Amino acid sequence: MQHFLSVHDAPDIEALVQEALALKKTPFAFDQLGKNKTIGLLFFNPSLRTRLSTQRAAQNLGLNTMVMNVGQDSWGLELDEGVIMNGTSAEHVKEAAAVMGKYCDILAVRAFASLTDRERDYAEVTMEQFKKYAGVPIVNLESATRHPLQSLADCITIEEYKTKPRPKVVLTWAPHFKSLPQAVANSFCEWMNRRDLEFVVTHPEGYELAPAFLGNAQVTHSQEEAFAGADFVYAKNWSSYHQYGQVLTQDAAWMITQQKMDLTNNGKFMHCLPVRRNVKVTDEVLDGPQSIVVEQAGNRVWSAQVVLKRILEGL
Ligand code: SN0
Repeated sequence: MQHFLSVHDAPDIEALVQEALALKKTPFAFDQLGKNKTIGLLFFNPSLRTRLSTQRAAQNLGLNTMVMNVGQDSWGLELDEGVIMNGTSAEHVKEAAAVMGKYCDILAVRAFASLTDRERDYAEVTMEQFKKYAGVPIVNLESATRHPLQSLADCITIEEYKTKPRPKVVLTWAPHFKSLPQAVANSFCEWMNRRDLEFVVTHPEGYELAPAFLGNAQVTHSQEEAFAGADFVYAKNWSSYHQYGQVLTQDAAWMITQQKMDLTNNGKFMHCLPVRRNVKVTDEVLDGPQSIVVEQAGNRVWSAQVVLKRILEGL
């Protein structure tokens, strides 16, 4: 594996899932693979799980880690080419990425969507500039349109908890008062569409995801219909793609409740976290026996570890 930016860098998901599950059983089996090598983790945005699980995964492989909050710890970075740099950004990504590529064998980057300029967000400017100038493999720690390490962890979690060969998996929009990116939902669709399962997406009108990510997924505006017989309910809020970045509704009727979970096939409740309690999902569901959010977050280590292992093997 060279870079890990999207599902397109993971041609065999099943093999990755199985290898991740094997690593979960023997975390230190490859603890010499990263010896004397260093990964740099760059955060343009906050992080809890991604930051810690990726460091843990790296350490399990014997990698050294360096972590930086870009713009807070470092200079603000200019991403556009050919601009007169008389604004707030003191350094251009051309030098910054190239220099960090001298210090690190792998660079992992988190850079959320602006949610103001759709064309620019969907062009993945930050990831593409790092890929172009760093000269080392790049790992996506959530970009403007995708969160592939989360999606791989989700595949691992579904594999562990499924009770039938072809489970019904539902991605449901859930209310939030803030404008959140489409990245987690987009990525989840693009990974689920490549798995052998029944995949249904449900959201209020106006929250249609970008067709390139939604693919052939079934879509319904009836959350009840979607939940019927579901084996997994994956909740996420996202802002509108078509009325880009806007919060069109905060309709509390879309919150995940126990009553709705009772429509499922004793379905498991999943969320990438962080989750706003009693905004997106009730305490009852989150604290109840159907919730697997903590186990799901735990699997972030194994998704990161299998990806870093594959990249190290290709160095
Ligand atoms: C991010 C998102 O993409 O939706 C990260 C998820 C892994 N989530 C948030 O920004 C939540 C912020 C909030 O205030 O609830």
